[in-house]
Amino acid sequence: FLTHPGDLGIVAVGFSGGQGKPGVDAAPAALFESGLLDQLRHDLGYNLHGHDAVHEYADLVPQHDPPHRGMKNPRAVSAVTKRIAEQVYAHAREGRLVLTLGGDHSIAIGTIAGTAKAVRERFAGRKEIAVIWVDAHADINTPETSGSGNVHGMPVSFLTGLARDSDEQFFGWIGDEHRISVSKIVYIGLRDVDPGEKRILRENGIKAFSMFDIDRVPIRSYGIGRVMELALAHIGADTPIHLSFDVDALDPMWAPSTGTPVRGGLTLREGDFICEMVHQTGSLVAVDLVEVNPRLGPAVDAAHDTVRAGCSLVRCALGETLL
Ligand code: EXY
Ligand code: MN
Ligand code: MN
Ligand code: MN
Repeated sequence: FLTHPGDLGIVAVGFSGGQGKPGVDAAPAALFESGLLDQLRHDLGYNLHGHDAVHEYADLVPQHDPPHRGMKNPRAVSAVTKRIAEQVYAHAREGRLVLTLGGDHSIAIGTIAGTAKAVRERFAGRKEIAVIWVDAHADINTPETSGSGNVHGMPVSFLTGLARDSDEQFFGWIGDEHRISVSKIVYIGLRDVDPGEKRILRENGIKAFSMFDIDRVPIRSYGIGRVMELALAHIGADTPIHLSFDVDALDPMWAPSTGTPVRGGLTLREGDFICEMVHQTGSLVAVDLVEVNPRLGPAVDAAHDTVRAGCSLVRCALGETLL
């Protein structure tokens, strides 16, 4: 699907408004400082585009941004994700693979909207992207089911059209060309899903593999290898894939520095394996890495470990470990 597979568009997003903890906006700089760009350029041989700026979108964040339908910072998140959609679209339209470094997971409203639109255009409406969402959380609350009002818990509901708003400044800019269908999303790693979200998943028949499905205890669970086979089979061959990886899918043992850690998660090796399997399809068009927060974490090494884990996931998604 990529007309220039060796070209990598990078969108570095220094934005944290989809949740309440500062610091997640510092992740792109921390990933860069740990050498990620050099690894992508030298070890993996990509031509990088757009990597010299970490975007803060300060011009899009209003002074006064009171809640709308319970959503916090709604104008800021809407305007920033709209801009991210344009940035990702601009890379994808050139046939580049697109890597977006968050930022909190609300930014996936923009990244997925951007790839969805570019792929629809490229194939004149005959193809739609699939999304592999790797996360401890389902991020599919509507404004009405959300208990927190944090938009990073809602991106999938806006992207699928389960949540809508007609007002441009509250995600009304999302059009049919930006949306994905509920049948084209697969979750991996879920273990902290709100009651309202469970109902939404059930009522819409959304494909989801929880930690139970991945568990290596051979009861009725599959292990990560079988889960990936099933996930990719659900998507079907010949479908462009957008991988949205929330670092909190990993166990806090591997990725402690994140805003909403949940114990009992993926090992780093399982996370890397997911990325490798997706890379190996040859269908990958975009990758997000989100929710790395170098300002959080219990121990001195926490941020360093989390950034390193993030770099590893990205390198695996971009093909490093396949011989
Ligand atoms: N479900 C909870 C909420 O909606 O607030 C927690 C969401 C956490 C989202 C993190 C980023 O994946
Ligand atoms: Mn190097
Ligand atoms: Mn998430
Ligand atoms: Mn999460």
